[in-house]
Amino acid sequence: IPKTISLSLIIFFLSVNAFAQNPLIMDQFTADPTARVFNGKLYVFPSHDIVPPEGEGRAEWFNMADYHVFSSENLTNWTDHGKILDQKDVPWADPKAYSMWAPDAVSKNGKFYFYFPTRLKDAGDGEKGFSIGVAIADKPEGPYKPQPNHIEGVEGIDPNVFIDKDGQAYLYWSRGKIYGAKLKDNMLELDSEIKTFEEIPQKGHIEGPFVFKRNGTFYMTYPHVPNNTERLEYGTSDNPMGPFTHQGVIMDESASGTWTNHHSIVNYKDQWYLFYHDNDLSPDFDKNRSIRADSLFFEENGNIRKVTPTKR
Ligand code: FUB
Repeated sequence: IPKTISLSLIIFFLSVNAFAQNPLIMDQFTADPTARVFNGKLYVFPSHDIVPPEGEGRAEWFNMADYHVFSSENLTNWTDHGKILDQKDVPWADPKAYSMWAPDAVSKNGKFYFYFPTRLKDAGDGEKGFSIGVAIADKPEGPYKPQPNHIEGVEGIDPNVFIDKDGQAYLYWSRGKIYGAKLKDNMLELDSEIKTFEEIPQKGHIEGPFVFKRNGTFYMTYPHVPNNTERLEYGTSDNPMGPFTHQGVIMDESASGTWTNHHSIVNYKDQWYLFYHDNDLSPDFDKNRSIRADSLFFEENGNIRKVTPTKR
């Protein structure tokens, strides 16, 4: 092999290894990663699975009391910027619910908006007791100030915000199926009727919407339970409010048997990545999860090539 080719091969393999160190965070459980690029840096806003203090939370279920934010410039070295929000600091939330589930964060007009679901004070069991709140910061790392009330009219979990080129923001969320509505310019209130996406296959639980746009096409991506556990699927549309045409599977169900998967898709330094989770650090209990990332590629026709999880 000519010297120049062998050198490029070495550089290629070194860089592939540098981009595939899964799981991404080793010193705590993390789940539901939303990856965003702010100020040229990659930020991840995950949920934070914990083992709750004795006598609190729900045994054998998800337990999350707060959120941390992490950043990286190479997907290998991650900085934990610490806690950005705690359940006890959210005025409308049950401070002992341990239900700070999958979040999202976006930037608009120089501010950073952190969207999170949690259980309302005095709510019963089930996803019905959840709503979605917003906390606002001047920097991606925070400090984030939670708003006094949750978003009026929203019942459910897994917020995702997509901002189109014209500045219009859309909020998507789930409660067994996917819901969506326009957001007002203040990013805190709905500005349209709530739409359900009946064209998305309705058989089996669907949650965790994540919408993005590429080459003028809107991609609605989501975890779906076709049998026992979640796999990542997607549809496409020429409108952020659909209808979306179902296209296929982004990632199959995990071989580990982990019940949930929850993802986001981001372009960083001209490469697309799928962020998702599995139970690498807790092989015997799938409610203590760990976030991962792998490269994602598109076919010439815009279809997403299925991603095979790597572990290194
Ligand atoms: O992390 C708790 C819940 O599990 C999320 O909100 C769902 O998307 C699933 O990942």
